[in-house]
Amino acid sequence: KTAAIVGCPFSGGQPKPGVDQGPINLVEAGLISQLSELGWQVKFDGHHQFEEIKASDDPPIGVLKNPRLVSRVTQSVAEVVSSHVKRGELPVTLGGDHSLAMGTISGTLSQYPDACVIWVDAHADINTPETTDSGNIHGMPVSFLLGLGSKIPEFSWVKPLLKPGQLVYIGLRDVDAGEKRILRENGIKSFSMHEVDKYGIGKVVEMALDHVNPQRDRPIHLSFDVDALDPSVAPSTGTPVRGGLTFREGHYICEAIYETGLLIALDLMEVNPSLADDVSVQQTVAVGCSLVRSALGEVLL
Ligand code: DIR
Ligand code: MN
Ligand code: MN
Ligand code: MN
Repeated sequence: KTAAIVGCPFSGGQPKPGVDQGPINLVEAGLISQLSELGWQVKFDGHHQFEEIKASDDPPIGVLKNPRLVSRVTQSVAEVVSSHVKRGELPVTLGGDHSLAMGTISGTLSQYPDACVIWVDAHADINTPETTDSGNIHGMPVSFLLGLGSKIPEFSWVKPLLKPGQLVYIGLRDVDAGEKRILRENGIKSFSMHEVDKYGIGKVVEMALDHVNPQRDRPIHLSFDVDALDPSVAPSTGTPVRGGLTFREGHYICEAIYETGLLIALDLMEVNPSLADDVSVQQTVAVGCSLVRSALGEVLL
């Protein structure tokens, strides 16, 4: 079993500097050796190098910020993830902001069109160019993957490979009004923090899998935004929202997905080491590493 670390020092999907340092800190904290100790062969040949586009060459398209940069970076990530998945390696993509998932999930679905996506996040990241208030593309990758909203020529490489029934959310608690409408109109299943409180995390993960993977035979792409965790657990992130997953709830999700034996791609996004004090940063990076270890089989004997 081989894992390929895809470090993506990228922040162009949102305005706060520092999230590009996330993957660097996760690797410096020892993630590679930790995964090796779990028995994985780990491939890592340095962080992904991105083409740069000067801000002056990348004016907004409508309200979308840094559109050409986000498009090119995520397209290159799609190719890298696709090539790892094709070789039977598990890509572990370290963000960087969550716009990167436009790339990672495109890469996964290009090889396994019937894969399902489990999106763990405080936010739904399903705004369209029409509904977004912020213009930040990290709040929109899911709508691009589903083919919703107006088509932006710069993003024509993104194919609408994801169907609503292949997607399920866990951890939502800050969803914009336009996003709620999109979720409703497309019949997209979500387990918000309300359902986590009501049913408990064990039942929620089971129901989530029953929805997207009833026979437990489809490959799984897990896209984990660290802000799904409560800010007391993962403070160093760009858009913290109180009332999130506990340390154990977050880890349980990763463990339960590992336990299915179906995980083929993992994202860990939105660790921003420039936000909050040193202790909080260390704590967030450590939690990020331990979520990845859980998804790769730590704890379960
Ligand atoms: C908000 C925030 N819904 C937006 N989204 C965030 O900008 O579209 N996503 N923070 O992670
Ligand atoms: Mn997100
Ligand atoms: Mn989020
Ligand atoms: Mn919001």
